[in-house]
Amino acid sequence: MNTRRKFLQSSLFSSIGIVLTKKTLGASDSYPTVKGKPIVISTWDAGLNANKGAWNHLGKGGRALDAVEAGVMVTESEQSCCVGLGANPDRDGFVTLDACIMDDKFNCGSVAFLERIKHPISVARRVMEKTPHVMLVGSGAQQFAVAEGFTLEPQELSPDAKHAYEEWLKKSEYKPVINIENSKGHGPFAPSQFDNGEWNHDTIGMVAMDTDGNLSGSCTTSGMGFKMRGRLGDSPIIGAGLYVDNEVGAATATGQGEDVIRMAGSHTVVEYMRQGLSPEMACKKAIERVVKIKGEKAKDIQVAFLALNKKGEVGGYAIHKGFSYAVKSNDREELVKAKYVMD
Ligand code: SD4
Repeated sequence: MNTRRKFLQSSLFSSIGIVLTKKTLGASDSYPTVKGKPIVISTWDAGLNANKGAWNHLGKGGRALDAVEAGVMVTESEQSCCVGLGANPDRDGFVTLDACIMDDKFNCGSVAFLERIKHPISVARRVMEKTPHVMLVGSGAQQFAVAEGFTLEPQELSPDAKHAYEEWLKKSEYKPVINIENSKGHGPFAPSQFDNGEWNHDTIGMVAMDTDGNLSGSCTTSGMGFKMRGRLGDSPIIGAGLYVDNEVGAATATGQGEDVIRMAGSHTVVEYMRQGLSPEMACKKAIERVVKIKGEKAKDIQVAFLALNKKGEVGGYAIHKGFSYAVKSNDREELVKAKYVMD
């Protein structure tokens, strides 16, 4: 076939493709929607309160996107929690925050290494909705936030974080090795403020489905306490800390971010769901992959995944005991202890 014919044929096919695509995948009905009951799930105990914030939208027929933003804002505001500005600083004494958000149409936004802004999740949403980009970091992200009307908060540590930092400075140990996130776990990232046995987590991941059957997700964190300055984990990275495919499901991750990034954690969970696995089995297979990659060292780290599929089924899995997730729907409001692969 001569080149001109090939070109004509391929442009004919591609224009037919475009017509078909436009016809079958219109803006409002991009994918078959499952009209279902709304549901929201989020990581760790703080998820119980965060889910209530999400429910203010979901319970009234609101959008999953609004729900996942409002939900994690609750946690970002809680001084007693290690997610927002009240969280532990990096090893130079500064709190740096990371967050991302993703809707039902593959729109996503993310901020990382953001300082002095109370609600990084809302800045991430503005990045998604008001810029041609997906990620803004550091001073650029802060500049954008201020230009968007966010308040620049004072650069000071919360009393708990100040105490924890002072304690940490005594040894200044930096060993990003273990982060067993259970009530008794005390890795190098575990500050002494939790010596009472209570463990607060520095991350919340949330995924939700609304009454229209559309999915969205959010993830926000202060990262690991006493991290190297400039360190990012998985939480602001689309595909690692969070992924949403409205045709299939949504997933989020928590735990040692480095090990989630190297196997594109949340995206991997969604792909397993695409292959037909339930959310719990998809999370389990992804955890098994982390363990396989880490080998012997898997005993020293905690990673957990949490997922929701298009049918409204949920599930989570962790490497170690201690990961729990909060579920809220019309008929459920509870904290579920996730299964795990290693004792
Ligand atoms: C990070 N994944 O920055 C986060 C930490 C986390 O509960 O999930 N902590 O690596």
